[in-house]
Amino acid sequence: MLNARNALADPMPIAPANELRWTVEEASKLLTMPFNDLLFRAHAVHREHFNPNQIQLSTLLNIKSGGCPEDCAYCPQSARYDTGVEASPLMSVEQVTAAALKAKAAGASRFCMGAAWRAPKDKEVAQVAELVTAIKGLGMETCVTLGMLKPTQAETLKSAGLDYYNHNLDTSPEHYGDVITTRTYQDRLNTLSAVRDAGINVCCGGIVGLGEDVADRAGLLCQLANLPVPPESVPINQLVRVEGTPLANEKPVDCFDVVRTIAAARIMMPASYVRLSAGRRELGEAGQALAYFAGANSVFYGEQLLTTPNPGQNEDLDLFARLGIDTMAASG
Ligand code: SAM
Ligand code: DTB
Ligand code: SF4
Repeated sequence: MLNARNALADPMPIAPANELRWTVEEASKLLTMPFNDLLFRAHAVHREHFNPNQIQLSTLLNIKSGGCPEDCAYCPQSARYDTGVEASPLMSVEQVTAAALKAKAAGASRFCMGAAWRAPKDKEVAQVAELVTAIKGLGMETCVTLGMLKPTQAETLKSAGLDYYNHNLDTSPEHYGDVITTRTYQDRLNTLSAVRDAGINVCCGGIVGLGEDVADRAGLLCQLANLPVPPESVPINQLVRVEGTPLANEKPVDCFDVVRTIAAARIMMPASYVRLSAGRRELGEAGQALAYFAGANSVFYGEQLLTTPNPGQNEDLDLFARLGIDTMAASG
């Protein structure tokens, strides 16, 4: 039995094993209902589960840039596309610690380190584990995104103190093959279960603007919401169109469709942090304010994402002040 729910009244129960919490049809209905009805409903769910005036800030650092063998059609770091992004070696503990200290001083509570790998070698996981331990020592939460992970590698990272692992499903299973051919959807699900089994929080979301339709967006959200345990953190990225990638000339997404995706994610995963991720510059201040109303309660904070620009810290702090939004502090 599939259970549609009244999001205004009914907090999300944990579904029994093998029971889907959401169908693609239900998710499509959310994504296409009148905008004001959707936002009203999403905001009500948001208030039931979170302080609506508080936001979590994560700062990203690209600890190993470019030269990636994968063919993700959106990605400036794939070695297959001529995007001007240079391949660089893994950063040192000193370089990473200096960046994390800056991020903490600027108000970030979590430090997220990204590496342009298909899948790290054990030796590389050991090096990243040292980075994780160093950043934990600064009193910040840690997150890494390193590509596909084996269970033993996830355990190594957990022992080093890793709080979150980011690994996105990106789009629906149906649209996936049009975007990436060098790893499968199942590969991604396997990494997510290795991370979950190691006791690390899961950060998993996707991208809008990959040429998908509403059913694909609904399909992605259902995959996320129907995981055995929904991700603690759900990044919703708008495609950053980078010259040289196959998706450089993809049609831009309507800003209201970004907000709709955030709202549906909030309703379908009421207890998760929903992160308004790449694409905030394109959304503008009013679009971002709508997304926060719709239930986004986390952002990437800092003037650069991995290789592309993000709003400046002062711009963000100014907008939060104008909206009466407080930021979550680092723990130590
Ligand atoms: N190489 C690792 C992997 O793919 O798992 C980690 C880094 S990868 C850059 C992390 C995520 O960033 C991707 O899964 C994708 O969702 C997002 N991303 C990459 N390029 C993007 C772009 N141009 N626009 C929006 N999101 C993007
Ligand atoms: C996520 O979902 N978005 C971030 C992070 N996880 C690693 C990456 C966005 C990358 C945008 C393109 C770039 O800056 O290279
Ligand atoms: Fe490589 Fe990750 Fe970029 Fe795909 S998204 S090309 S795996 S860095």
